[in-house]
Amino acid sequence: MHNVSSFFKGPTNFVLSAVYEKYYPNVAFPEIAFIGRSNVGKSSLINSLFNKKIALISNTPGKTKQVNFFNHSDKLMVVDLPGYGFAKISKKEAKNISDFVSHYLSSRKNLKKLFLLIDNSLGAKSIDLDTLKSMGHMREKIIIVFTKKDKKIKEISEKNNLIKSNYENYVVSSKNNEGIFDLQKIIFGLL
Ligand SMILES: Nc1nc2c(ncn2[C@@H]2O[C@H](COP(=O)(O)OP(=O)(O)O)[C@@H](O)[C@H]2O)c(=O)[nH]1
Ligand SMILES: [Mg+2]
Repeated sequence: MHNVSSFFKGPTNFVLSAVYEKYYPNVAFPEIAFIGRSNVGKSSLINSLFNKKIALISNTPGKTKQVNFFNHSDKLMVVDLPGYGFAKISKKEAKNISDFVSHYLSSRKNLKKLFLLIDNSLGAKSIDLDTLKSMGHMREKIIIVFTKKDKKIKEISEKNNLIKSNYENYVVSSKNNEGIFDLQKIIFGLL
């Protein structure tokens, strides 16, 4: 599996941030996207997978509410999507974000997999299930990633079982890298 590790050590460059489809990069590479509630560990996971601080840009104000595109080694597009369940934004803004994210998800032809992150220590929330429900049309593209496996479980959610029995899922830690290689193998397999 030497190929997998060396692939992820390759360069990952920020391409652009955009809200509307007409501004999205027009490339044919396979694309993967990441989504989840804010603070779920999305930036940390992207950084662990790609061995570098590529997600820093996605944490800069303004960019967190756009679709951020990265080009990995001219072979893979990596997309950091705005989170959901923000506490600090208006209903109107939340609706606007969810509308363009839905549009991205349903229109992007080269999108191969959507990684939806759930904090393992807090368990799945209603908003995670609602989001998954709204993505019924693309269910086979969805991979659930339970994050922060190293942390003690604080809240046991019955919703976890529902998710685990219906979706391909992994439990990982960006802190000690547990499970990261499994995800890298899946991503490598999309090329
Ligand atoms: N213990 C632990 N903390 C994590 C892990 N991943 C992320 N965090 C922490 O969770 C917080 C949010 O992480 P971040 O990656 O910025 O989340 P994002 O808002 O989804 O991009 C930060 O304090 C991280 O250090 C993990 O695997 N284990
Ligand atoms: Mg982030």
